[in-house]
Amino acid sequence: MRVLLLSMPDSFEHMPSVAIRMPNGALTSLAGNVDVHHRVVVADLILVQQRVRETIEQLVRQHTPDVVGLSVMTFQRRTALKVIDLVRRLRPAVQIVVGGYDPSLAPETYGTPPEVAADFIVRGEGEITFRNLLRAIEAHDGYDGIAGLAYRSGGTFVHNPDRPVTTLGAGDIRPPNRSARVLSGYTMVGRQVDVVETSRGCTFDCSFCSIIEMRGRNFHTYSFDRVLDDIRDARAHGAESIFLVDDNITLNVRRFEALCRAIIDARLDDLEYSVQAMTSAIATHGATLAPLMRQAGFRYVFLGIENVLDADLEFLRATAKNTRREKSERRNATIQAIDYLHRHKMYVVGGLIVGNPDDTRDCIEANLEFARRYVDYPYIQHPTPYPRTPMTTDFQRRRLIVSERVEEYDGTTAVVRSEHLTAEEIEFLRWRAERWMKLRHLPSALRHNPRFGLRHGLKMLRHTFRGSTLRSLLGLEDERKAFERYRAMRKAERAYV
Ligand code: B12
Ligand code: SF4
Repeated sequence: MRVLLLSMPDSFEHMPSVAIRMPNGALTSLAGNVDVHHRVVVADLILVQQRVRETIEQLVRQHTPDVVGLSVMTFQRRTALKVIDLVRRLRPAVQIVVGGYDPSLAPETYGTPPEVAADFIVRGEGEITFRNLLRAIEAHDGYDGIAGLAYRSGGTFVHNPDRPVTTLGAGDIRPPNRSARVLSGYTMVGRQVDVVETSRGCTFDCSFCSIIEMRGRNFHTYSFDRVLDDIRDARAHGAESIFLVDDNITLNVRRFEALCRAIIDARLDDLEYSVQAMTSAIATHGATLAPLMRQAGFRYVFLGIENVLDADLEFLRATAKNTRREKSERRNATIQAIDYLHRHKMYVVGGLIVGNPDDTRDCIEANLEFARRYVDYPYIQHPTPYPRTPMTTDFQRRRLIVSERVEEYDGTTAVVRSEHLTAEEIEFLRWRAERWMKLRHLPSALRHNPRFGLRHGLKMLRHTFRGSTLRSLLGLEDERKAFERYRAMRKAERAYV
């Protein structure tokens, strides 16, 4: 059969597509795990943000797919429904499958009305479910034995039982198929980027994270041989930069250290690596871990700081992962973690969440001030009520959700208010401060890649200060006017299809 796999074009404020266009790792993993006689094509629509409709029309014409699969996050739901509608009109007989976080956690939204409904929903991990689904479609078999699948039967969806998570060590999941990609242009600040997984899962339970509802609290790892082969494959496909997309690679620090050594021994340290990390792990083990990371080629570390105030950390259920033990005392791990990373010349992308239910202006300012002082690049977000997270229940209970428009659930649009501040005010405070923090990092980014700087420096600057004018920057116009213009631009650009 002919299969077309699409990821959605929607990006958010901190991922300006001029600088960052990352491949979706799920789709190449699915492509690598279907039976080999299928012809699979992968298209990351983030690469063609300005011509989504034309690209889909062309892909459907060229590849005449029997099955189209969409990978969707919640803030991409509206786009996904439009893409389904477009694909149905172009090729009415096609079977449409949706998977990823949003279809898994809010499957009911993909069922009606019929013109935008999917035929199948794959919940949770997709490789084996999707492989079995293609077999069943090809053989005109029933779908009732496929765990993790929901399928349309008459006017409703039948939801099969969940599929247990895969223990990755057993080799049930084959490596990704990057050759299936038909679009090009992946970039991480001027270097061709690819994504690689070394593990899946997390045993923490932060209240804002979708991971627990998606797959429970567990941690499974791929063998180093597989990971190194995967990195080699990414490099053979042109990658100069690798983003490790593990949910939480720092759960097992000894393994992470061994992985750094393996990367160095395999001479794969000529690539540049980025990763997401917990502050407690880096603070506790930084003396040995940070130098190894640097030697292996790690450059950007997305640090899940979440918040610098104890009460907020408690609300986010993120106290444990941000605490280090010193003798018998427990302390916040953030500054120590940042110090280790800086000492070993890595950049800290600081993930903070501001606008929690009891946040006052002072609470938000304290976090912004911290980011100003300590992080290299801010990745500040607002709490966002993704389907079925514990945090969503808290916000619902306190009636603090102000927007049900999920296309705004991108993390930098405030869709919840606090007991003391409106959502708009919360977003304004973040937006006003964050632009200047980003500006501060621009020279390092440009030094790091001068060619990118020359070609795109101005565009980056324009993106960072969208909505602002010389008058507003000089204080001759109220900044709230600039903020309104920024919000209008952001709203307009969400219409990808
Ligand atoms: C790596 C990562 C990123 C990277 C992106 C790399 C990339 N190109 O995708 C970065 C840091 C850039 C990022 C950004 C964002 N992310 Co993110 N990210 C993750 C993370 C850590 C891992 C995702 C991953 O690649 N996993 C590996 C792949 C193989 O697994 P997978 O995607 O789950 O796919 C499997 C199944 O879902 C399924 N599947 C997926 N698609 C499809 C499609 C079909 C057809 C089928 C059959 C199956 C299927 O099968 C796959 C294989 O088993 C997750 C989870 C986490 N712990 O935080 C969050 C997560 C996906 N991100 C999330 C969010 C919200 C975002 C942002 C909007 C804001 C933010 N928090 O930063 C931005 C938006 C990015 C953009 N486009 O502008 C949310 C999504 C929540 C939701 N309900 O939608 C998650 C779950 C984190 C959370 N907050 O809970 N992210
Ligand atoms: S530590 Fe990270 S991956 Fe684990 S539950 Fe918290 S936010 Fe999610």
